[in-house]
Amino acid sequence: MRLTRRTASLALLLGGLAACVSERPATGPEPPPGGGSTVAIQNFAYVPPNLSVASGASVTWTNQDDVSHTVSAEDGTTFDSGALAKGGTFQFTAGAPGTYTYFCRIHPFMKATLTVTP
Ligand SMILES: [Cu+2]
Repeated sequence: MRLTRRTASLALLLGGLAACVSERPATGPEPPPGGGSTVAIQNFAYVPPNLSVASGASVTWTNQDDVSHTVSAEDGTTFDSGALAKGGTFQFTAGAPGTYTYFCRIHPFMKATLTVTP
């Protein structure tokens, strides 16, 4: 009688092969020289969506999306960046106090406000 012997193989499970999708944290726009506030355009949104600055302060928008956006005051006159390609920036110096709603002419659902305080 012949005995065959099988060696059990041990399967080693390396647990937790969590595929860490390490997305780089979104880097905010560089602060403009001379100070001022910045607004990022990320994922079809203005960040922050509501910004308040004092009259005379500068605001710089930076488009971080792959598609073009605009920064266009709803009143049609206060500011309008025109199309900003990826990496494009637009600077505006706040003037008359008030709340200015602005939007993207290319994606009109993108809206935000800039409040200018005296
Ligand atoms: Cu847009």
